[in-house]
Amino acid sequence: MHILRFRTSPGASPAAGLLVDEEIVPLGDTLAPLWSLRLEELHDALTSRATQRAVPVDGVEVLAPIDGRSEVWACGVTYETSREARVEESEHDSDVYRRVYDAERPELFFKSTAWRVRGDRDAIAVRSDSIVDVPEPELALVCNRHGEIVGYSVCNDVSSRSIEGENPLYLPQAKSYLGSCALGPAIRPVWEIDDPYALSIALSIERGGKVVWQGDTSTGRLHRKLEDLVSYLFLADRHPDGVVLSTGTCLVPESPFSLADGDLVRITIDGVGTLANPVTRGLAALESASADAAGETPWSGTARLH
Ligand code: DO4
Ligand code: MG
Repeated sequence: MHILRFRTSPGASPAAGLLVDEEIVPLGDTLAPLWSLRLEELHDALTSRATQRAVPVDGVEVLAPIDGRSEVWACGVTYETSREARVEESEHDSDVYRRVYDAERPELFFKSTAWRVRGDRDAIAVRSDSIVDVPEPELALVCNRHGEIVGYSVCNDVSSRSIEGENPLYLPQAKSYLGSCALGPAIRPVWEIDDPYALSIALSIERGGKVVWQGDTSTGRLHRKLEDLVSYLFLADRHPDGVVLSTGTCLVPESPFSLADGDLVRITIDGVGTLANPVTRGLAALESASADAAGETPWSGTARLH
């Protein structure tokens, strides 16, 4: 089963739903009420849900699985690969990455408000004032308001390596801008994933129909515990409608590889889903792009959820 946001036609209001087999059971207007339940209550509510009023998934528009006051936060330097890539790209400040990798306190940073998050097949963007840009394929933790991990999703933490590399204090500009965060296609409840430390993550970047970069890894290489990362997020803050925490990347295309306008980025996390997004360059291009730029057929069925 997957929790998702969808709409049945372009003008219709978004709704929350539970996808089981090929049908969506409506769960109300927004996801937020689900994240006020404790994990056990959510499990009972979803597993006993009646299936009347279910709609077929084929043909619906699947939206980014986040709404209301939820935010996306992200972790940095949680894999050795990420540490090494940042040590290499930073001009003068490589020590901060080594120190944060070993420190007790993890690096957490604000990534996106809900309204800025792009869903599956939506265009993402690189900044027009950036030279080197990469996708960052990451396991995303969906947390309820009580700080419990209730689900998993796929996040693309699109980043400017050149802006962050110039000075780590430019991190918010390298990481948070319109088109820099994609999430989805949906949320897999925690109780359906046996071991979150044994999930394969695959990234491919296509250009003109050919794969120009690909790699895969596993969450087994994560240097931190998921619950520890989440605990820091709730230590001095409230997330009344829940929060999404992206857990960091283990795949970084080697410099000087950079995303280009028209690329298609595809991230698959085993059992969680496949998130695919076309790349645009600059704000104006992002705003005029439509989901059809992916060159893919309309969202169809459950094929992208495994
Ligand atoms: O330290 C900067 C951010 C690192 C990051 O986003 C990652 O490791 O995934
Ligand atoms: Mg990242």
